[in-house]
Amino acid sequence: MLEAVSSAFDGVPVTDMHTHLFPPSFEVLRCSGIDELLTYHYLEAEYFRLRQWTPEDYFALPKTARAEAIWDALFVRRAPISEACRGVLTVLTQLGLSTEAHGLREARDFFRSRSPERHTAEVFRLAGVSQVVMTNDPLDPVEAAYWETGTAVDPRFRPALRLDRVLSNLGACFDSVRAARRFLDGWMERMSPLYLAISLPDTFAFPETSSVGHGLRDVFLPCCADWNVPLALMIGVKRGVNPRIGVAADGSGRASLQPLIELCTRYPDQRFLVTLLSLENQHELCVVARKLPNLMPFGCWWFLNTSSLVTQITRQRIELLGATFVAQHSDARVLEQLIYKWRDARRSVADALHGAYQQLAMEGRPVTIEQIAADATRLLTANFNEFVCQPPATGLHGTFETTISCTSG
Ligand code: HDL
Ligand code: ZN
Repeated sequence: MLEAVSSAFDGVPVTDMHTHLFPPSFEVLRCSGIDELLTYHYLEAEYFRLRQWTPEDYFALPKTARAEAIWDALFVRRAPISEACRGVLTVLTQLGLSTEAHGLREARDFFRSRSPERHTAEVFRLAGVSQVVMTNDPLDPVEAAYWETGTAVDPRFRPALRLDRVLSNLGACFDSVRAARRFLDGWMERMSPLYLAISLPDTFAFPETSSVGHGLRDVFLPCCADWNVPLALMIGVKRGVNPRIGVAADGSGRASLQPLIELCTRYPDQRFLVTLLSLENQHELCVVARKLPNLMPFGCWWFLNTSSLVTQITRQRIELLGATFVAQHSDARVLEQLIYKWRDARRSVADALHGAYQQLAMEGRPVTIEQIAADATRLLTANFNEFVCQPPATGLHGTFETTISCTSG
């Protein structure tokens, strides 16, 4: 039966609902190729543990030298056994490149030879991904310039308005709630995001008399209601634990689930996409999700995105929630990471679902092929698409057509 479950998962075109990817038209923001894959901050964190270079000396190197240093240390001088290391080898293999411990010339020549458009299509095909959701920061001047000059946005790359920087600069950037709303409404109009998103620390509290509490209450939640979009809350990150190591600096902490209960009960018509960074929070998230139908758990985020933990967490979710959550997102920053992250995710989620089906069979109710396909579709794409795509609402801005086609779950 595992084969039937695995092939059902292989057949589902994934909606990857949280990535840091950009389409080829956003040139300088697009990340692809072997040097980007090797200098991924997950690998940098593992590299710094070897203490060969100080982070300062490492970051002073050109990117190609940093990539070579990581390749030599983590892939040549030792077995590349970590999840992020093995992922690079999966990408190379799937693209028909050697994984031998020699230099990077073959890979560099290969990526240089690929047209961004054709390569993007090939990577999506190999990963089995139909569309990805981006992380769009309106306060990033480089990214804003692409939007403000009307750069074409590839329909496979869906927008999501990421509000971390807006939230932390509310008082500095806007002299009133009205001004902040005008700013957001302008970006809603320009971008048509599928959802608004904020990452929050493990200490997040709500309601709270703070800029975060006021920002949520006075600006973000009313904006979501007027535009009929979900709010994604990504909770439990300790930003900048060790600033010396750059993007890899962030850590994780256990959060209270009480703010989620407050938000979902005080705003019962608002939909919340929620992911928590701490493994210790996962069971509580399932329990809270059973009480709050407007809360949609999503993904095994960041430090939880390892084969063993995805299977463990998904199994727990199936036992408590059935197939009513979003199983995974890739969080990919480099285009080719889609290939290994979704290969791993399909395997781990299929393993978890297979275990549930085995128990069903023992009760004399073997699952049908159609039911397997329906569950795989729900977990990899339909639950997200349906949660985001609500009937057109008549909000402040009239009837706002949703921007993602609904697929039957
Ligand atoms: O805040 C986020 O969206 C996180 O996913 C961070 O970008 C993090 O650095 C990351 O890439 N995790 O996978
Ligand atoms: Zn992310």
